[in-house]
Amino acid sequence: MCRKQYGTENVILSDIKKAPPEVYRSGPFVYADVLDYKNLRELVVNNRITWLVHYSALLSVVGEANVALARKINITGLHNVLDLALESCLRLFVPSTIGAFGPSSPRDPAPDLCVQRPHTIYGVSKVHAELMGEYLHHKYGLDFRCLRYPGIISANTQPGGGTTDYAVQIFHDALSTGHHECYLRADTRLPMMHIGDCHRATVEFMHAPECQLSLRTYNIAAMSFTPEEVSTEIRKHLPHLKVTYNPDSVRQTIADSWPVRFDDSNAQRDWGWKSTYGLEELVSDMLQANYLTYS
Ligand code: VAH
Repeated sequence: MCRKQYGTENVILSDIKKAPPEVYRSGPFVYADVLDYKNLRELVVNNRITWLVHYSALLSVVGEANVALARKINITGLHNVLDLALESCLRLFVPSTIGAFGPSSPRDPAPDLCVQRPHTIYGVSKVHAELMGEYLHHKYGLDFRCLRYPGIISANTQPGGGTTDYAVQIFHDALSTGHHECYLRADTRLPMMHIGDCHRATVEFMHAPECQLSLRTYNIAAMSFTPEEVSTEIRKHLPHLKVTYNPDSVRQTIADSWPVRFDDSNAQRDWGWKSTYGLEELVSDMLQANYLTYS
């Protein structure tokens, strides 16, 4: 999406490993380690980078399994990116998440401003990112922008160690084996979003005039569904899908601490956010996009 809008040579994808061809089709790719400040600075200076979108992080479940690494990547890595953005006057986007809330936060809906006491290192690191970005904005004028993403559903990426992974895996299972074993209870409702809406929200927010922004961090919403609801919608296309439930205590406990729905009225008012994919559109698109892989 970004490369269509800004030109292939003007968007550089970076990571410590190259994405598979079906995800990364063309344009510049460079190796970048978020823990190597010198490497990051050279990339920014040599390529005259002006906007930096920082996605490096360990997600909720994989972070709980390796707290020390999650602290390094999610917090030390973040500080490298914050320092670089200040030094090079970059516009900086850092995603936050529904995981930045905890059991003492309002859950239905969760507003932009409320108690945030998450119970995962992932959530703690994302609250830290929100607060550090806002502090550096007010103290030094850093153009820090942050969106709290719901669970993001994408057809061409595999689940990445998050609590919402089931909502990606269920499509692969529906098209391959016809059976999905869900690690959450059937009635576990979580905010979710199609990758297309996620990308568009990020680009529109990065373009929003500074004068329109009353916050540095915004919730964005699209839909909230349960495993039972998404299974029922998939069965409209694949009637034989069988779903069994085997709740995993770690992931169920994390999911039960997160918001059920997001209040994104500030994003709608300040910079015109509006989602386009609901559950019906999501399921239809995911099955079509993956069908070729399994047919
Ligand atoms: C996770 N998919 O499950 C991520 C996300 C909304 C949660 O940040 O950890």
